[in-house]
Formats: sequence, structure tokens, C-alpha cells
Amino acid sequence: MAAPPAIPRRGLFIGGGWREPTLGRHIPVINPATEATIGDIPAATAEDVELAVAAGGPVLARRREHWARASGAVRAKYLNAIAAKIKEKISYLALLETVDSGKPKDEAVADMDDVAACFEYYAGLAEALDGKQHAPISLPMEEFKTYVLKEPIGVVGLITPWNYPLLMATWKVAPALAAGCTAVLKPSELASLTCLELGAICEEIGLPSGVLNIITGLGPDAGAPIASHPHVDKIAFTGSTATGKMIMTAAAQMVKPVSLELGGKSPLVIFDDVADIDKAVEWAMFGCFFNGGRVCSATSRLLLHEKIAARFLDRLVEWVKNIKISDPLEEGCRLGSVISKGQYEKIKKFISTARSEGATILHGGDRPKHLGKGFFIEPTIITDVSTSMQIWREEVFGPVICVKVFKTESEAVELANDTHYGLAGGVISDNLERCERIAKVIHSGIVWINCSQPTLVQAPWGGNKRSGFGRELGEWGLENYLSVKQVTRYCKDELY
Ligand code: TXE
Repeated sequence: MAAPPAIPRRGLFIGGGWREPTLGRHIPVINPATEATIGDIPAATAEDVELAVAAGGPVLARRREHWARASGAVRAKYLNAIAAKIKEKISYLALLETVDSGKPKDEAVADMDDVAACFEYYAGLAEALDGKQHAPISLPMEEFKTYVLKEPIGVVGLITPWNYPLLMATWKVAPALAAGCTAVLKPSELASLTCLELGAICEEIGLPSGVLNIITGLGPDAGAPIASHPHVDKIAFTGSTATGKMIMTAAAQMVKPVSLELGGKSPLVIFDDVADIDKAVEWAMFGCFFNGGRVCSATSRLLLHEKIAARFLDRLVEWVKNIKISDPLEEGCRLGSVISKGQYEKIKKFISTARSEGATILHGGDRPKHLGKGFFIEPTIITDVSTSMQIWREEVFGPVICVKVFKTESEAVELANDTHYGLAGGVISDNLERCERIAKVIHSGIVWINCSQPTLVQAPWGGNKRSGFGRELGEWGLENYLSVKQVTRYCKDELY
């Protein structure tokens, strides 16, 4: 078992330095796998948000301007330096993420790899942006010349969740900085340690002060003042649909743009023509139990063709029994704890409601008997589900999959789309024509064919319906932080 990492005590990262929260409050950090208090984080309030947004007043406003006007190549240098530091500290950061969030250490290492790759990717796009800064538009008349400037939106507020604490922050910080924006990041109070380390990394590599500010604290105290701040020019949020609505309402008061990546209840449809059932079982497992199911795109509604349903479920149960559930610092752990006592109770309630509504708990449903302390829940498979049940309709954000059986392709599509969410969906079939057909009619921002969950930094990520709007990653992620300006010159007089 890996030794737990030392937990540094950090302040708020504002204007390039560390400061104690104005009201002197802190929030305990609890390792959810042991229930032990392992440190604390600052609890910022509106006063601190004010400081972070202003970051010292006119002097830093000028510096901010400096960052916006720096060439993309210069900004890329800093982003690459952050990536290099992440790689240098990868083991430490992964252990920190593990004890803060309860996710298996190997998964945390993979997350940190993705963090470094994301900073490098946006360094590349920052450089490429230099060549796109002056894009002429062809017009049918001679007397006007028009071109387009892409400019950073300004100061952006980035509010992020606890499922991939540093990675979700990076999906926003890297493109925002690449675009030339300055940012105030507010990670989840349930897992902020690695985001605070990002502050330390910015300090080490000499990121100009005030470019990235990191405020930790509770949502209503530290997140809400960012969303409603008149000098925050855009909000990017990942989290629950309920909080997303509040953020959108606050932003609407100032007609502030928002991008929202909210919850999901994504389907994975498996047809009877699949020759390799075990491969499909593996994708279904990965799709719902990876990262303990706390994935916004988790394919948590499994739709099985009636001809393979019984065989598929037998195999799924066999595989699930082999998942190693343990302290996430242990070698070979595949399922750690959930994030908090609150989330543990919420998941247990989902399971008991499913039972009382008439569903069958085919496997799991409890805390694992071999573990004493910690907020652990067995991987849980729920069958005999009807479309009116809570377990079919609402996001659990834990290791719980619900299963329905279908007879025809059209029934499968209807069930897949029977949700208010629209983040992702998957289809597994050996008939590729069918897969492509279904990809077109699933109402979601992402569709996977013969797989579930691959996440590619180059490809757009985001949802429809109550899963939000706006796209992260790829070039779309950069566009989130750019504003397009038309410049038109009357030049008829110049012709003579
Ligand atoms: O989310 P919140 P919670 C879903 C998932 C989970 C549920 C609740 O179903 O069980 O949401 O999780 C900040 N103004 N997802 O309570 O509250 C908060 O401090 C401004 C899906 O943790 O949405 C944190 O930084 N900010 C999801 C962030 O919002 C506020 C990921 C997310 O917290 C705020 C996480 C306010 N009034 C949860 N209130 C996904 N899509 O990946 C809270 N926050």
C-alpha cells in the first residue's frame, strides 16, 4: 500500500501569492476512505472573491491586459511549463488526489497524465491562435474591407466539481489561459487539494501574477459571488443541474455568457448480434463503474436486447464480483470510496428507493462487508426497472447501473432518449450501419460506438437538454474563451 502523502496547508492563491481567507474560516479535509481528517482548506467568502477578481486593482488590470496582448507563443511557454511541472510531480499529485477523493491511485495517475496532456494541447492551440488573429472575410463589394479579430473574453470564473478535481479544472484553466483570459478558479469544497497545488506550480514557473487565482470554499459563499460578480465576464461551470440553473440565473442578470456541463443519465444499448459478449460486458463495466461511477457521462442505463440479456447479466455479475474494492492507496484497487458521507447516504437512498419501487437489486447494494471505516459502496446492478422509477430518471453519480431489456431497435432508441439529460450515449453492435444510424438519432452531445467513455482532448465534450450547453476540449474549448470582433474599413476613398 502506498504511503499517504504529506498534506500542505495552503491559503488562497490570489494575485500570485498566498493569503488567508478574510474571515479566517477553514473547511476540514476528510479522507473518504478512512474518515480521518487530514488537513484543511481555506473557506473563501465574497470579500476574497472581490480580491481575486480585482487582484490588486489597476496595477494588475494592466498586467491582465499584458497577458491578453502577449502572443499565443508566449502564453504557450507558460502552459508547457505547467505541464512539465505536473509530470515532474505526478506521483505526489496522484496520491493527493487519491486521499482527497477516494478514487483508486492508478486512476488518479491516469488523470494527472491527462492534466499534463491537456495543458500541452492548449499550448499548441495558443500558438496556432497567433496565425488566426487577423482573418479577412471576402466581400462582394470593393468599398469595404472586413476582417475578424479573436480576443480573450476577459476575466473568467471557473467553478468545478469533485469527480476529477484537477482534470475538470484543467479543462477550463488551460483553454482560458491559452485564449488570453485571466481566471478565478473555484474547485469543489469536497476535493480542492490538487487545485491548490496548481497554484503552487504557477508560482514555481513564474506565471505572471493575477493570471490564475484560486479560491477554495463553499458553493454559496465562494462560488455564487463569482457567478454574480459584475467584473467576471464569463462563467464556465461543471456540476449538478440544480447549481447550473442558479449560476445561469445569476449570470443572466448581467447578460454574462455561461457554459454548463451538468449531469447525465446516459444509455448504453447492446444488441444481440455482438459476437464477443465479454468485450461488451467489459465496456458496460467500464462505462459505469470506472472512477466509481462518478462520471457525468457514465453509461448508467444499460439497455440489453432480450436475446442476450440473461447471458449478459450472468457475465456482468461474474466480472463485477472480481472488482477489488479497497483503500484506494492499495495496489490493484479498482473501486475506492465515494467522495463523502453525504454522497454515500444519497447513493444508499437511491438504492433503497429503487427496491421500494419494485426493482430488483441483482448484485451489490450495500457497503462491502470486509471494510470497516470509509464511505464504500459495492458495485450495484439493478434490474426490473421501469421508466417511471427514480433510478431510471435521476443521476446517481456512484457505482450503480440500472438495466432494461428491449426487443426492437426502435424500442431501444425510444428508451435511450427517454431522459431529460443529453450528455452521452453508446451503442454496441457488430452491425456498423445500425450503429451509425443510432448515433444520428440519440439526443446527446457525445455518442460512442462499440465502446464507452473514451475522452479525447481533441474532440468536443458537452451535452444537450438538461446536461447543459457549450463544448469543452478541442478547438471548441478554446472558442469558449474567445470573443469575435468584426473590423470593417470603408476604403472607397482609398481607391482613388
Ligand atoms: O454538486 P454542485 P455537488 C452531480 C451529481 C452529484 C450532484 C451533487 O449527481 O451527486 O451533482 O454534487 C459549486 N453558486 N454532479 O453537490 O453543488 C460547488 O462548490 C456557485 C455532476 O458537489 O453542483 C462546486 O465547486 N457555485 C457533475 C460546484 O459548484 C456553487 C459533477 C459543483 O457542486 C453553488 C459534480 C452556488 N450556489 C456533481 N453551489 C458533473 N456533471 O460532472 C455549489 N457550487
